[in-house]
Formats: sequence, C-alpha cells, structure tokens
Amino acid sequence: MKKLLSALVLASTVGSASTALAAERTVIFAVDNMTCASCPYIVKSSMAAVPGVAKVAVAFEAKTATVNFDNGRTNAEAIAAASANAGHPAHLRQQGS
Ligand SMILES: [Cu+2]
Repeated sequence: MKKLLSALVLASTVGSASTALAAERTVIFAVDNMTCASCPYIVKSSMAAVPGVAKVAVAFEAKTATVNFDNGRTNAEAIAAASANAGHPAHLRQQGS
C-alpha cells in the first residue's frame, strides 16, 4: 500500500509538470461504489494509469474524481471505462476547459 501511494504521488507530480504544451482538459466524474477508505486509491490509480491522464484528485465524501488529461491522447470515456473496470463506474458530471 505504501508503494502504491508513493507511485501515485510521483505520477501526479510528473504529470502536472508535463502538461504545459498539451491540450489539457479537466473533467469531474461522479464515482459509484465509493464505500470505504481504499476506494479513492483504487479509482485514482486506475484513472491515472490511462495514458494521457495527468492528474487525478478523488474526493471520498463527495464521491467525485477530478481528472486532468491531455485531450489529444485520451478522453473522458476512456477514463470512465478504466474506473469502471476497477469496479467503480464513473459518470461525467462536469466538463471544464
Ligand atoms: Cu473500498
């Protein structure tokens, strides 16, 4: 678990530094099945594993995931599918710029 957490921290740090030139996009998903404290980590790691995803912030109480991604490399559907495959279907709630 410790290893997973540091990998996530590393992934978000590297991601946010490299998005300056990308067609960056932020969306908010409502995430299903957020039943325990481990769920945010599962959702975060599954979404962050999608190539093109730069940053994932999961809010356990709100049951939402805010995702930054490169619009040219992936899309909201692919990110939602990755979360669904991990047992947490995600529904697009809000589309940012
Ligand atoms: Cu859980």
